Amino acid sequence: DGNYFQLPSSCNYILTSHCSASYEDFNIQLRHQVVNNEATISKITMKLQGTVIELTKGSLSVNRQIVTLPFSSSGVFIEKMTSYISVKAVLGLVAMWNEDDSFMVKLDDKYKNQTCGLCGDFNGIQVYNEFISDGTFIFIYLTMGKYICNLLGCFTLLYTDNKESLISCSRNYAVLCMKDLCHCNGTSGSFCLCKSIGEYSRQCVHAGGKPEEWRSEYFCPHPCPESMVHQECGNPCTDTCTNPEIGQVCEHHCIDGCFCPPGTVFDDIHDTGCIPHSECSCVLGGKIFASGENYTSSCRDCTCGQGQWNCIQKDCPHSCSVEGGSHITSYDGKAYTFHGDCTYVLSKHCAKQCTEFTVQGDLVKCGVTETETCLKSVTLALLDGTNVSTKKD
Ligand SMILES: [Ca+2]
Repeated sequence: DGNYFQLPSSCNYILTSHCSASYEDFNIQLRHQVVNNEATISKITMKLQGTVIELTKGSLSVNRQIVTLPFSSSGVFIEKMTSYISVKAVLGLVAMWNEDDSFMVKLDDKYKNQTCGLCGDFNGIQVYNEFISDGTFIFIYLTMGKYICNLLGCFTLLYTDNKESLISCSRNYAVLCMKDLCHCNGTSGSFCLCKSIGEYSRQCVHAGGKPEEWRSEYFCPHPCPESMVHQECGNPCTDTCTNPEIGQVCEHHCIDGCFCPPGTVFDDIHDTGCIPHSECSCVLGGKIFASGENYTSSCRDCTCGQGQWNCIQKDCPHSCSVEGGSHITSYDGKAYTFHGDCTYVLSKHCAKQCTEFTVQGDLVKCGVTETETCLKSVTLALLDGTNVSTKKD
């Protein structure tokens, strides 16, 4: 509902859970850790309709089995997007984690008034019974084995009295910024505020804004793999060699992270980074062909360009057949039934000057009814006078 608060503790917390029904559709818990004065999320546990997903840096398990991405099963789809891991559940939940300090959950509004946890009760009203009851924090005690956290002692809740807090968010963030600075322990030279500003920038995106590129080589630099650039508001659906226009149909709002520069796509065939679309390779039968390479089959000539095969149809053999004495299929695939009783031209080269070949067939009645016919013999006549005839036996 738009509350901001800080939670400088490394306990395990329920971020959000479905808590007003007899069956719990979802339960998301996270643990954060402070390494070198920098807060990071060390583990996320998601229970989504019975499926248990555990996310830690560099490792992902579903029902205690290590899985690779993309993964899809039991109404859950997990994929790696540019700088985030995205978990989509058909129950109406999308979660995104940047494998560092930022985790977001987008929840269908059918769960309004039915959630508990740090994310609040989703009733559309800020601070209404969601954190305080009779002046006491009520929900955030979570007993997980030895981890019992008394939050009264370890965090400060910053209430906002303004419903349009997203718009006035800079004022709230000024307070958060001061708090963060106090936690910096005199290490301000190492940009300990970068994560706070980064989060402010993300909230700006959530509020419909488009933050400027505020990072630089000298201020809060964000390293990216070679060939990629950092953007505060980039398209999370990465155009790739095999899917070069996915970005145009992206359902997610923009996110921060490393992206391919304009005019390039991610090379998902070699997994080597961003390249101009025109340099994309093609794959055929498990073999990789570079841009400009071609392959030839009996019916087509194909050249790889922009990750796709551009083919020219060639002339290639087609066949014509007579089966069961009456079922005919033409060279072009037309099938029909013909009950003959004579010698017929099955196929003939029909050039004016010289007929290179003629194929004749004898179709005769061979049963008690009119429709029972047999192909009794076939004769091939060639231009040089050769005659080949075949008969039964
Ligand atoms: Ca609320």
